[in-house]
Amino acid sequence: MRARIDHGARSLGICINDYNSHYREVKVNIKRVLFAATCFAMPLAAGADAVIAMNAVDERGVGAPIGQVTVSETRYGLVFTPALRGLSPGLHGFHVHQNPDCSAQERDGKMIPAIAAGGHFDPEKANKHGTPWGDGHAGDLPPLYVAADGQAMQPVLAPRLSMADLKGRSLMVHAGGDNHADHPAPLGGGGARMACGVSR
Ligand SMILES: [Cu+2]
Ligand SMILES: [Zn+2]
Repeated sequence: MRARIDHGARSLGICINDYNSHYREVKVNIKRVLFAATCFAMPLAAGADAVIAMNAVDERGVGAPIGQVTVSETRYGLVFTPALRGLSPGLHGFHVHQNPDCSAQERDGKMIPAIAAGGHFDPEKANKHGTPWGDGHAGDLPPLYVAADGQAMQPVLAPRLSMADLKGRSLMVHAGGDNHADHPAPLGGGGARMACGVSR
């Protein structure tokens, strides 16, 4: 796993070197396009999986490990494959959140689980919760399915996300489900944050 991430980092390094040495005299905006095209063609996109360790969270902070989620980049978008245990059966809101921090913090005199993770990842400033394929937050994933034995093993697809989006974010599981809207409850109605992992 580590070796593959290092390989990705080296690929990016090569990109930057190419960019500096070959395209210096080309106009700035053209250089940016070439840089992007070169980098997106790199093998980084082909198979550098990320593994996100997940922990239970509550008002005291980050708790016990509950497994991991492996993220793979495919031609259809990012696939999140959970291997989690100890969750309550049913569907749970599942999102990429903004900050790489699963800590509890105080809000209005009360400790709130994993609130340091911030809101749903929203680089386009959509300011609304939606479907994984829609025009809401980019971090809105299909809900996580937890079987009767408390394990989540079913992969979900996020067609609008790429591996670069995940860097420096967190992955969140909520206590409730997700209707992919802000009504009748905001943010899909998932409520409290129950498990969280940092994507470095
Ligand atoms: Cu969330
Ligand atoms: Zn959202």
